[in-house]
Amino acid sequence: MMHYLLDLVRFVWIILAYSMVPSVVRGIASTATPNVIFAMADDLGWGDVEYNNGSAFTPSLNEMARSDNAILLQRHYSGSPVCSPTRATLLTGRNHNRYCVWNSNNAGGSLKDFIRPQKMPLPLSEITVAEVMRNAGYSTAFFGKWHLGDFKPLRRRGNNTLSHPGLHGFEQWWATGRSAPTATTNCGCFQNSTCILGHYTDRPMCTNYYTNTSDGIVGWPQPIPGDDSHFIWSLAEKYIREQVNLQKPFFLYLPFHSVHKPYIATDQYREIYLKAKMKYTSKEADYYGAISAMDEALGKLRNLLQELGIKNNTLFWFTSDNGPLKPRSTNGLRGRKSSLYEGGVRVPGIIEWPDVISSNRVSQFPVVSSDLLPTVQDILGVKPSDDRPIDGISILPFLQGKENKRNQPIFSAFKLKKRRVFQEQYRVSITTDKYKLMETVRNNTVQYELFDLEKDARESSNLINDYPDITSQLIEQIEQWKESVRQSIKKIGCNIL
Ligand SMILES: [Ca+2]
Repeated sequence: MMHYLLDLVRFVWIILAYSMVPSVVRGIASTATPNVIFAMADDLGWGDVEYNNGSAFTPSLNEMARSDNAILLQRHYSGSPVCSPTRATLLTGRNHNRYCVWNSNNAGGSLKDFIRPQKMPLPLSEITVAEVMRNAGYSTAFFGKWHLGDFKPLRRRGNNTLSHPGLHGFEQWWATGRSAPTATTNCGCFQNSTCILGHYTDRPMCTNYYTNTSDGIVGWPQPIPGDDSHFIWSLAEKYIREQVNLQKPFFLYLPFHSVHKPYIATDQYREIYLKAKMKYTSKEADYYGAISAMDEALGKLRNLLQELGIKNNTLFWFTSDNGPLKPRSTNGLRGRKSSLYEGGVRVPGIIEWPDVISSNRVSQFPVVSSDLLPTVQDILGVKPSDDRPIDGISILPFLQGKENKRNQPIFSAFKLKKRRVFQEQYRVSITTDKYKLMETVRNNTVQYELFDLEKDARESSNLINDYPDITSQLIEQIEQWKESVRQSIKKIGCNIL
């Protein structure tokens, strides 16, 4: 009798649990439950890509940008001006300062690279877009640069800095903790392996790659040959084919290592530039070659979606995690990586989704990487959590052509010298459809700059004296947002270490 009762309880529980999954998500992908691929370059400048008059040959991105089913986002912003914080914002929909990811961290490195207190992992209490999708019945996978925490306990920090893709909703994953050479990678970890060194290493670089297996989390056992982007593509191809066979909608996050230093390309891609009419140096051939290798991987990905008949119901989002380093191109925008001026945060962006986008658009609608999570929730009909502020918005109405103004500001905050924002030296920006106000706090002084981004994308004229009312309105909004971020920080406590 007891057994019967237990079985009955179990049966009722299974039925209840199953009924809680939105019914639309059962089975194969559809317009209401599209596959989602978020592919991201590393340090790729707004002006590096060919379609923005850049010096890299990017035929696949050109084709995607001009596709009848794509929107070219000419005001796509990264969630921050550097790596880890942007990666955190796109996963959580929340500004990175709310949960103390102040800056890029050193996770995934050797023991000497243990995380310092100002280099925080993504807290496990954050809800990620991968968790949202997995809970809605999706398969989830991650292949590439993680940069949000450690894969293994570290001697000095124990489990405190563990924060790998498997702990944030990704069922299958292969990941590096931080930057890696963009070709013939991790060869320095193995004896008698052949390395190409490129321009930024004087010895073979050993990069730690980890993956989850049925035996737990293991280091990748051999060097990765050829261009790193192609290896990531090969993992993606295998995964997508498997999901299509299983008839399961999937979420795939592909953060490429290209084109963060140390950038290196194989001869196949270097030669494109060394033989080009326009003169490229050997170093440039590596930089742009690494971009072209990634571009080809993206092209293969688009072709695969076509081949498998899932292109229409796949939302394919491409962007970069921050602006470029010197001397790479922002195409005249002010500032670079680490800066809140446009050159640090305005990045290439394209979204393709044939089921929803029926004609090509080149858009000035401001989109930010933290929009991914709210957009996915909107598509799936998942209610946002009401226990935490979300900074991104759903851009589904914009993708559907129903909205052409954002009407919601984008906030960003980044430290200047000290270890975190709201301590001594930092910047905060608010960006609207038309204006951007920047607050710079330095040596107990506060300065404001107001730019009209519609007329002055290069941020050359400070308009605070011309528009005092708009300035004070935006300052008030910044103050309210800062207070909201302070409350979030207080709630989290930031005492992980
Ligand atoms: Ca980066």
